Amino acid sequence: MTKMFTFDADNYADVFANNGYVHIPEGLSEEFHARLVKYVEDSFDKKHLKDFARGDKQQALFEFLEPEHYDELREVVAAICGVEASSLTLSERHIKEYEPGAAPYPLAHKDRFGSEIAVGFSIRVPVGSTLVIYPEHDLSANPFNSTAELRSSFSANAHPEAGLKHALRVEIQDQPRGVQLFRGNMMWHLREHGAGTTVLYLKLNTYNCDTLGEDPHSVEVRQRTLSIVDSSPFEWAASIPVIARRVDYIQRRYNRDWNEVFGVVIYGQPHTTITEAEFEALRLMDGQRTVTEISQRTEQLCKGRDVREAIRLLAQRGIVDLLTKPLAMGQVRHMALREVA
Ligand SMILES: O=C(O)CCC(=O)C(=O)O
Ligand SMILES: [Fe+2]
Repeated sequence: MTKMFTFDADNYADVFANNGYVHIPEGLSEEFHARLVKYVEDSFDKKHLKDFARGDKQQALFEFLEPEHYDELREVVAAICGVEASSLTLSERHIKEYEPGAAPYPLAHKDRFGSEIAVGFSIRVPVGSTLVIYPEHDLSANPFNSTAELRSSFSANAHPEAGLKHALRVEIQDQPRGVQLFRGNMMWHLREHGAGTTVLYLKLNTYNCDTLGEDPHSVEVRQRTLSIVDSSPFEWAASIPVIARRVDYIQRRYNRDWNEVFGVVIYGQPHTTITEAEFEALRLMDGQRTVTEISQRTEQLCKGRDVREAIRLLAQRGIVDLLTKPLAMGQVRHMALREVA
């Protein structure tokens, strides 16, 4: 097996906790980096993601070179971010190629909501190509599934550029084999002089979110859910429901007649209506409580409702995942954020 990383992750935990980002030059082993270069040459076109082509950046889905690399990634990210490896879900694995004509000074962006931690692997980096991160200005997480939605949500006077002009700006002149970790959905960032740069980004979170379905284990999680739904009453009642990986958001929507439409949107799918009791049950899903515990609590609120049956239907509809072990949910450590808050 080729090891991906060369460094001891524990050495970077304090830096990450203080700053919310780390840059580790030569963090990738030479052998792994060489395999990445070859992978890009051989596979980029086959794995090209048409829907993710944005102006001057092309993207391709990355397949892990060895299954063990998924675990190595989670262990290293967990140690740097101060969380448990088992709490991490992968939400994106894309290779990004900046085209020769890429804008040298693009606008900053925040990654999608599921990118709590963005991990960049530098594959090819021309001299001058620079990752710019704003680690202190406006650290609210992007609630949307893309930066385009975030930008569209702003009114004309609320664009971030005015604030970023005076904000702390960190320039990372990465080189091939570099590793960059930062709070992707919170920190504004961009790449200057990106033309000709190729990077791999693996993005993770501690909240069981994989809207795009890119975590290699997400299919398994869904299959396990469906088998638990049909298992013995004991096993099913002891299972731990959580909001499913593919769920994008839960909404209360009003038409102009003020009629309320209440429901869940699974990424890329139409709205699914839920009841207030189902909503209460969803809110109680903390990765620790079992089906039995949640139904007992909810039934006090919603007399006469069979909440267990409601949870079963939510699981079948893809709104709830069922786990056999509690989810080690833990917030990624970040001192600066705590002081600001
Ligand atoms: O070029 C980089 O290192 C940043 C890429 C990036 O921010 C992204 O693809 O989300
Ligand atoms: Fe990004």
